[in-house]
Amino acid sequence: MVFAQAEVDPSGQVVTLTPADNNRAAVRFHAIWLRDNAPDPDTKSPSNGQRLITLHDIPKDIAITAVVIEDEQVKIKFNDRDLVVGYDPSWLAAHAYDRANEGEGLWFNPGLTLWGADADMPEADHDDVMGQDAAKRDWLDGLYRYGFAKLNNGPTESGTLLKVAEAFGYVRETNYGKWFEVRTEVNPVNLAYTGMGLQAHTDNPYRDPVPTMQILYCLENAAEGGDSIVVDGFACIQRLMEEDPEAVRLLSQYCARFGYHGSSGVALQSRRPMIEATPDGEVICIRFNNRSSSAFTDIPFDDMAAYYQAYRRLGELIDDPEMQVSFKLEPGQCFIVDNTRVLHARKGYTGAGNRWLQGCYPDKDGLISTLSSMRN
Ligand code: NM2
Ligand code: OGA
Ligand code: ZN
Repeated sequence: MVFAQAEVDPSGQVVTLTPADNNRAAVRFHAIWLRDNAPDPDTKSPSNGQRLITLHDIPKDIAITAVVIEDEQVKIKFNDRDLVVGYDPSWLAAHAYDRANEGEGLWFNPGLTLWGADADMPEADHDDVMGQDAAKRDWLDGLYRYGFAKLNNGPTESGTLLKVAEAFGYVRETNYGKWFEVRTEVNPVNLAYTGMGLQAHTDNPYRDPVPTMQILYCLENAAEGGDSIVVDGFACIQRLMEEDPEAVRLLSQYCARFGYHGSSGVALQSRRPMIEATPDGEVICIRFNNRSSSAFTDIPFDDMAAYYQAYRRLGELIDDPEMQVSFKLEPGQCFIVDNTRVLHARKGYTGAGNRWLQGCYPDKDGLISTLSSMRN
C-alpha cells in the first residue's frame, strides 16, 4: 500500500493517511494507538517482538507533533520523546480499523469455508504430510478452513496419532489419558466405548475449556457398521439463523449445562451456551452432545419451551443428510476435527470383526500458530 499524503489534525490526536490510489478511502489512526504500536526498539523488543512498555509509560496527553511520508515510511514524532518513529505503510494498511460499527447479528470468520454434504473435503497421504513441508502446509490449511481433514495410508501402529498431533501442535491430557482407546469394553466408563451408534456431537462439552481439536485414528475396523459422519456445526447454525433467528438467539444467549460423572473421582460440569459468540458476534463454538447434557436450569420458565424447540431444530439440521459427510475409516486412516465447530458421529457396529480407534485432543492454537508461521 502506498500513501500519498499524511496529515495530523490540529489537536494532534488523529493522523489521516490518504492512499495514492484514488479509489481507496483514507484511513485514520489515533495518536494513542500509534504510540502504543510504535515499532521502535524501546517500545518493542527487536528480538522477540514483545512490548517493553505498559500503558502507564505513555502520557495521557500523548499527541502527534509531526507526520511526514519519507523513505517509504510514515514517520511520526510524538510529544513524549525526541525520537521520530517510522511505520511500514503496509503494516498500517493491514491493521487499519477505520470503519463504522457494524452493529448486531452473528457472523463467521471469513477465513473459514462452511460446508455441507457435497463438500470436497481435505485429505492427503500420511507420508506426504509427515515428510514434505508444502504438502503439510496445504493439508493444515484445509484442516483450518474446513475444520476437518483426513489423513490416508498411515501406519497401523498404536500411538501413531501422537506423531500426527506433534506435526502441528500439542496434545491436551484429560481424565481419559493423553490418548484413549475407542473400542468396545466391559463396564464402559463412556458410551463411546460401546458398539452403540453416537449421534453427531462435539466431545467433552462438560470441560472448560472444551478440547479444541480431536484426532480419531483407526487401527482396526472389521466390524459391521461403525461408519463415521462429520457435520459442519457452523453451517448448521447459519441455516438456523436464516430460518429462525430467534432460535439462534435462545441457544446463544442462555447457557446449557453439561456434565460427566462416568468414572470414580471425576465430576466434570460446565455452564455454557450451545452456540457461543464473541461480544461482537463472531460464532466461535458449538457445544452439542445428547449424552452429556445435564438438566438445563438457566433458561427462564417463559423461554424454556421455545428453547427446547430451538434445540430440537438445531439437532434436526445436524442430523440432516444434506449437512453430513460420511465415510468408513480404514486401518491406517485418521481424521481430525475442530471440536469447537465440526461434529462427529458414528453408526452402531456389531459382528465378529474388531473395531479399534485411538483418539486424542490436540489444541487448535498450535494448529493456527504452525500454519501461520508456515504461510509466512
Ligand atoms: N471419549 C472418547 O465427549 C464425550 O464424552 C465423547 C469421549 C471417551 C474420550 C467421548
Ligand atoms: C469418540 C467418538 C467415534 C467413533 O470417541 O468421541 O465419537 O467412530 N467416537 O468411534
Ligand atoms: Zn466423540
